[in-house]
Amino acid sequence: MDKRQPSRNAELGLSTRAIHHGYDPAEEHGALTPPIFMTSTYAFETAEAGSELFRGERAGYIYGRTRNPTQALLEARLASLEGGEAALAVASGMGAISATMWTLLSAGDSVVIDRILYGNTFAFFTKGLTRFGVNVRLADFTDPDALAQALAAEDRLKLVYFETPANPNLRIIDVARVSSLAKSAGALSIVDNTFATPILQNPLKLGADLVVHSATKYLGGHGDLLGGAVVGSSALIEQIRGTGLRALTGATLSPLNAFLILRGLKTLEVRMERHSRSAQQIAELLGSHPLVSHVTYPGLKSFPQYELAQRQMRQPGGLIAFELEGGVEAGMAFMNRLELVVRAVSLGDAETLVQHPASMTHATYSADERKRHGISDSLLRLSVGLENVEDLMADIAQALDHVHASKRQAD
Ligand code: 4LM
Repeated sequence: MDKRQPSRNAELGLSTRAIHHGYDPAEEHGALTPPIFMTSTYAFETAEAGSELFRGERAGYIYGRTRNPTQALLEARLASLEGGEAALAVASGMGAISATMWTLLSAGDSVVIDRILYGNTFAFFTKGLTRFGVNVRLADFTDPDALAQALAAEDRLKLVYFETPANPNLRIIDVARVSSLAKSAGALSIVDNTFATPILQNPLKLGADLVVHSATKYLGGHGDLLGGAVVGSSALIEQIRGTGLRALTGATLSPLNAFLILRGLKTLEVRMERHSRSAQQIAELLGSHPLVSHVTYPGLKSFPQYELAQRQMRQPGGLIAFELEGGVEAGMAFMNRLELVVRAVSLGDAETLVQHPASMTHATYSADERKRHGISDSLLRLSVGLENVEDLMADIAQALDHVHASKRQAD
């Protein structure tokens, strides 16, 4: 609940909620900034009170693996921003995904996942969960008929899982359509909203049951922490927090990281605007350069799902995928020639980062899997940061020009 504006919370804007929701300085000695509760355990007033806390008959804190007040504030803010009833803060994006799956799935259950996912998410489903008797089927979620068929083929279907925009090639999935197909098949729909953040889209409002995040990326926003979150109904979130496996897997977010993500959230909306504005300009620059054979960016009219992107997302975001004439070799030469843009995986930081998915974030897909699922070996992924866009454009242009000139000499 928003203590400062209890009755008006639903009307308040995203930044206002990211800055104020759930915190009243009067309750913390007037401290403007919420304190960090660096404690691993909590004292019980009496032995009986401790037992009551364990039985759930009394509200309060027990032990830091399950709950911490700094995490609780972060959870309240994330739930508010995503339009969910509750959220669970976890140690990383993979912690969010694994704790959710260990809670919701049992041996013999089936899941249907989109074929384009972050490499380790793909590996967790196809190489991890399958070892524990979960049936994992891949489908193309951009093709609703094929998806409906895949869903109908499973008799113990529990959930569908996808990213939109998807890592690394920014394919967009129609959340309302897929969630409704999942619902008809009796399955939950779970969306990884890491690339878009709650500023650009709110999957729960489009019918999804749970949203997961790598808070390591835009939510934290400064490349200085790992974190994750799951958001949805109170019933599902409490199931994941309690009986389920966040407490048992130990994927707990540290209070310090919860504090840093809270700090990041305050500027999330302004950062996403800047990321999107700069990425649009850089995507246009890439599209006009003779060395670039293909650019994928949801804000370009040439983007194959431009209409869907316009309908589903408030802004196109900060990630661009592109390919160069000359394939992997040209791509590597381009990356090596950059002076300001940093060669690194991860995304959503102040620094602009470039990486080569086939040999880096998506090396968990075999060459054959990448080919079958449409992840080109030549693809480069750029996470546009917060630097002055003119400087970024100059760096990218000089690297493209250099590789283009060397290639022409060689040809
Ligand atoms: C990367 N990504 O792409 P943690 N969901 C999505 C992601 O992109 C990631 C995770 C979950 C990258 C990391 C090196 C859509 C990660 C996993 O890294 O466990 O917080 O999130 O560059």
